[in-house]
Amino acid sequence: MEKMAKQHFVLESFYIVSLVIQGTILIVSGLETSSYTGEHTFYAAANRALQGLAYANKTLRSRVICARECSMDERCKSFNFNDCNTMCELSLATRREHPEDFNATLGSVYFDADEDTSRCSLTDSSLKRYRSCKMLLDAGYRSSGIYTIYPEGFSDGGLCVYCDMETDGGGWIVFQRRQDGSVDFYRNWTEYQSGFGDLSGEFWLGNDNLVTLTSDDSSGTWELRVVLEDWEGNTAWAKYSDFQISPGEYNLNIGQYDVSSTAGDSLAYHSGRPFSTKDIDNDAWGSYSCAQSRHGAWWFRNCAISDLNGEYYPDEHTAADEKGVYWRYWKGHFYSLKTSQMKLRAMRQ
Ligand SMILES: [Ca+2]
Repeated sequence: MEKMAKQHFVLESFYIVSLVIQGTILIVSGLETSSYTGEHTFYAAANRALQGLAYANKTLRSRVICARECSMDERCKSFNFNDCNTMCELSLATRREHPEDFNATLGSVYFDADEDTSRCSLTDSSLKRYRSCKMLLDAGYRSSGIYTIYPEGFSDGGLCVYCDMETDGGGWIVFQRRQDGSVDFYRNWTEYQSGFGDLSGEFWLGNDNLVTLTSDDSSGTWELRVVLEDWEGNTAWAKYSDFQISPGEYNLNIGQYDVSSTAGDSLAYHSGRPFSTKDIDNDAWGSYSCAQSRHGAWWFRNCAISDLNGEYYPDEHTAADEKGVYWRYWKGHFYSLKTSQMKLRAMRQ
């Protein structure tokens, strides 16, 4: 027997948003100053997401706030709310228009105005838990986005990650992203340890997570891929085998540089080095702090051939202080890049 709860939210200018959610009651109150009036009812499908059709992503407190955002925007036909990271995704289409993109996704709830949507709910126990982005991809999840994975060594809640399902065959767990300077990367040891930022924007997944992920060798060793973009729209990449982060000082371990890479090898110099942050100096340069002088956090040596966690600049920043987001053997160490991503993937299942 399906239990339904229906709530009405009356907002200023006689705005009404109703959420129909199986077995769940949500209460919210607030005022809107929008001049647009109307009545919207959204029906929920648990553990579902319409993927690849979002035109806006926002981190919001609750699914009710997400519903309000959708109802206020005429373009919005449906939305996903992911409990994994409270991400609200507004979409231009519905599950009926794109059934091929309407997927089972643990932790996500899909909403639209179609009453039948309530019948699409899936129970938690009916869903398989996947250990990695690669396993999700192999199971048919082809859209890049936020997923919960359940690798060895993590608690029942799993780990919330961004999966890149397109680059180089897909199945990559993204662990670093710079793109607009919206997140400060000049942070201390404990912040790099646990991770920070926003999975749909700029973030560092966390050194402890990298240790746990890369110490699970049940799927073989891990490969690392770095993807870079300059201010003219050019991109380049570098790939390495046998990527592992050690417990303790989070030493970087990498194997072979893939010679077909286009960005040049700016990481071998750092292989074996412990991690350094502005408050923990593990570099090879005595009392001088590379992390402080570069405004970064990296596997510094004496000091760096690359530093993708450096200061973000809104242009190429050709000043000679090596503080930028740089990869020396592609654009030089005075050129601060526009975007960077670092991602890892198990080499076999
Ligand atoms: Ca030092």
